[in-house]
Amino acid sequence: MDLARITSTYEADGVVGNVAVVSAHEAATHRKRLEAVEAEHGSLHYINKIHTVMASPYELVTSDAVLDVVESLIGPDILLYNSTYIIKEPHTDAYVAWHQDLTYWGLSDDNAQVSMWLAIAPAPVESGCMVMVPGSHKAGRAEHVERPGDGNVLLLGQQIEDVDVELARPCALEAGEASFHHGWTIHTSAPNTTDDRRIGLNVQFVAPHNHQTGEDMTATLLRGEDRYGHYRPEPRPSGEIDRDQLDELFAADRKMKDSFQTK
Ligand SMILES: O=C(O)CCC(=O)C(=O)O
Repeated sequence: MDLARITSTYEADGVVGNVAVVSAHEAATHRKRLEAVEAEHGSLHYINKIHTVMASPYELVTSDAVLDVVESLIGPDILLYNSTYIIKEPHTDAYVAWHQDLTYWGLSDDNAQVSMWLAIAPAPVESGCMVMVPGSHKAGRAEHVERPGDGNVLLLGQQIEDVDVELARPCALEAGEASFHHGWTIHTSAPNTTDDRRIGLNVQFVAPHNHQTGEDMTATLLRGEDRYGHYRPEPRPSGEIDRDQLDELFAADRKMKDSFQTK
């Protein structure tokens, strides 16, 4: 798909799918690298800022194939704000309720951000691929309610209850393909009913002027310039895996999740 078609689809629908960013063979190699780290350290599901400690996700998000798309969507100055694996194991009940990513971010410019979901393993409909409501980004924020406690992967169980599901479209991906979605695009994902793991690398890019007021934020400049300084720079992986930094990420992740559970 060429960049003009990617941007026009994204503007109209708030999502563009099936963008080939690496070959299926390269995706399989990245899967092996991830699974080697998991074999040693345990689950990496939903560990934020994984690009600061592991070479494989860092290489994926810094490729020209990815950054050319991001540049066409948010402009030439690009910060990498977050990356996290979202993994659904075979035949598990985990699902993600209808939501919009921007709801709890409070950014200064809602349009100067984009999320990428890159399939490290095939993500067919049966694996619980993301399902999007095209065009929903144009209406801005929808009302969310919090219903914690069941298989919803979102920490507070937040969800939108009033969704026109007739309009929704699955965003199935081959390994090596990515989708890009706007933070107001309403989406969900169902449990994985297949025998394989569903492994996505979920990534948020922002333009440097876009920030959360009063928050101490870090990010990595990937292209262009940061003329604003809202984000402190962050470490890059020193090798295939930086074990000390990974321990720190695990600790930060536990602290963040505990703080949500006590709310
Ligand atoms: O991986 C999933 O199933 C959902 C991911 C998601 O909601 C997101 O990328 O915003």
